[in-house]
Amino acid sequence: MSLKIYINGTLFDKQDAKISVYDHGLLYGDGVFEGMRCYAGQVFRLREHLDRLWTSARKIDLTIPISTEEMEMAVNSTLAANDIRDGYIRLIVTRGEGTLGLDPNKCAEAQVIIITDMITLYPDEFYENGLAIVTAKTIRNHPLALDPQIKSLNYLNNILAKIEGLKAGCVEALMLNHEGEVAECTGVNIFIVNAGVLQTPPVSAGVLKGVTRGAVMELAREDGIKVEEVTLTLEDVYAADECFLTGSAAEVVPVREVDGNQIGAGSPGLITRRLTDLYCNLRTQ
Ligand code: PXG
Repeated sequence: MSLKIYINGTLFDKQDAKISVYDHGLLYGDGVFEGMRCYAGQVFRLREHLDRLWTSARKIDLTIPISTEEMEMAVNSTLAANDIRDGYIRLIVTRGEGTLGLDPNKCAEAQVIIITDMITLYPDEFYENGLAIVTAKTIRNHPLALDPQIKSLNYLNNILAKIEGLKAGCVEALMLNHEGEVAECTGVNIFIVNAGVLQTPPVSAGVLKGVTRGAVMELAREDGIKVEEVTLTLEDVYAADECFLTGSAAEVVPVREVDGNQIGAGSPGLITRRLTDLYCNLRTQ
């Protein structure tokens, strides 16, 4: 059975799911997206993802042509049509078909696309032994150039950093902001543990307010772990007792080495393991 893809209210077979080459999503990366997980038939924090999608859209002056309730129903019916209970969901809203000029007002109709699919997970080895990552030379977008809170279809900033990481033999790369402070990795947020305190850069450091980041912070607080959103330098990361990354697809993944510096006494550390277990319980609650 072919995978069914939702486009503007209709489910198409994957090979027939097409949009115009004049779509400004393709021509200019003019659109927004979300990546979400579903576990045992439930989309994890769907409302939070939808809120973020609407925030991204508002920030680029794009009107999503359906309501959040309709989007919620569309996501669930696309999952049902594909019989997916544990998988990955990509929500995309493009500016729609326009002209070869930039003017978004010439785009007729925003395109709402929902792809639900199985997810390719990182190998178990990454979770057991941790990742080695490097710092990219490419800095995170300056907030006044392209607000990192906009999950836009133009992910070149992150892709360039990812290429740097891959060339160094790493699957993730750490990105600093324009002030030289630690921001996040290419598609995941970063946490460190310093003397028992869980620390992560504040959203003002130019990071995406990750849904997984928020969930992990809540879990830590409920578990009595002190959580701080603070400015972090690379030296703070190198000197950390533990380090891990969070994202919808990756969940909680330990980091064992940053720029050749071993983190702590061996990964994953105790707090990383504890939060991994708590996250694992939460997602299927
Ligand atoms: N930072 C950035 C820049 C992201 O794009 C996250 C953090 C984590 O957010 P959530 O809400 O998922 O906890 C993201 C999310 C990929 C990929 O292939 C990553 C994301 C989206 C789509 C694909 O790595 N990122």
